[in-house]
Amino acid sequence: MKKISAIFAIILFGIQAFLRAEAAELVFEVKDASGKPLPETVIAIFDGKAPAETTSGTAKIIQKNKQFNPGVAVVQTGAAINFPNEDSVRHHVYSFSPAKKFEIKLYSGVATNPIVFDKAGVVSLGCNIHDSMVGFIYVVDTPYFAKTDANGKAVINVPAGNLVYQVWPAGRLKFAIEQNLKVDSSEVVKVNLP
Ligand SMILES: [Cu+2]
Repeated sequence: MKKISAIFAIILFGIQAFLRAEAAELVFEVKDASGKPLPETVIAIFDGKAPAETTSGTAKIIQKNKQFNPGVAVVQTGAAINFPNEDSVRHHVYSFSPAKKFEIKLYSGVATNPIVFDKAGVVSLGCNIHDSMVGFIYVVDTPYFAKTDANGKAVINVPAGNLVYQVWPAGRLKFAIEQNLKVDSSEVVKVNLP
């Protein structure tokens, strides 16, 4: 019985090693110019292949306390986003960005049809009623993306190989860094913004 489980363990180890060769987990650690961890930063990774259609389903950007939540969102091109209003005041959400121009009048507690973001780029969100409401949607042509957490970290599972990553700090309309990365196995990628 012991022998059999030992053989099983070897087989499982072999399968894991094989899988590891195909895919890798990248942990990004992003710091600003002063060395402070940078949250709310979008990382997008490209493997040079045409991405499959997004399967992420409908995302949500909630309006609550006169803020967009999340204030920075990242989705793959083709993704749909709902904008439910959880405030008791009305919001009038709009974007004039070339990547997606739209406008929706929202009423408290009423969901609208989701908006489909079919073009890569940065979409700046505003509200006609409340000038202080600002949000950003990063629409990326890849299924490999994430946003850094409060500690400036983001984890992305990618295929091994020659990749390119972009780093988009919150609110920026162009990436701050674009870099080649040859990935053989899981690793930590330290990014220091200029
Ligand atoms: Cu508003």
